[in-house]
Amino acid sequence: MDVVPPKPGMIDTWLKKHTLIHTGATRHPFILAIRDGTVDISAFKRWLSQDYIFVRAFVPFAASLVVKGWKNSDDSDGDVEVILSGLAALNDEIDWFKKQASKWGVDLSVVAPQQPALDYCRFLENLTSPEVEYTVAMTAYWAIEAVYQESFAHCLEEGFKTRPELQEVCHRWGNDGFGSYCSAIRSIADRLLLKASDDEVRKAEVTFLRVLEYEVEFWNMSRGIPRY
Ligand code: HMH
Repeated sequence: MDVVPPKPGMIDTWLKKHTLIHTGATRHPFILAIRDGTVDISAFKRWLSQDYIFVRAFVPFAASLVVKGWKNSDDSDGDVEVILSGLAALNDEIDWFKKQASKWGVDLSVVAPQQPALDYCRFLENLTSPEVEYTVAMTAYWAIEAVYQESFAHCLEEGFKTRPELQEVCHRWGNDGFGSYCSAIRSIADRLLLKASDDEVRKAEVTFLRVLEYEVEFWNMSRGIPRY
């Protein structure tokens, strides 16, 4: 009997269509510098403190996704459980950031958000609006998590020269469990995209691209590259 290959999902199509910007976000010079051990520690600390600000804003976004999932999916889909486990991980992540900050001598209480972090947080806040469709918000959620997963996993892949003291940072997002989590949310997004209207699919694609752009800006900021 012939084995019918699974139909490629929409996300697969987008990843092929937008390879350049996707690679720009997941193989950014900041990440490559972590991987080859040349990263500037002041840049790393800047990333750490700005990402703490991002993660705090990511919590209400993930919470809004619980609401959208609850309203839009069947219990049997299990979406809410998946999102909820993400929220639980964020709870640990906030603690983790505090521990890392004290390890690196960063005082999180005095960190001023930089413009790219503010812009990205504003984007997240806009996505919490009830007007933003569940499909669009879920696509954003997947894209945001997947960029970190792919970026930091790369710092632990064969041939890495990541400094030992940065390996645990890379492990936070580069571990296999988080890889499986990203696959689970990608499957949810693909399932939603399959039954979404053309208009919704277009909006989700634009949102995916915007996430990639914000991620690139965030890495640029971490490196200390001015925007204009
Ligand atoms: C900027 N993107 C940014 N920060 C993060 N912590 C993630 C994605 C993954 O949660």
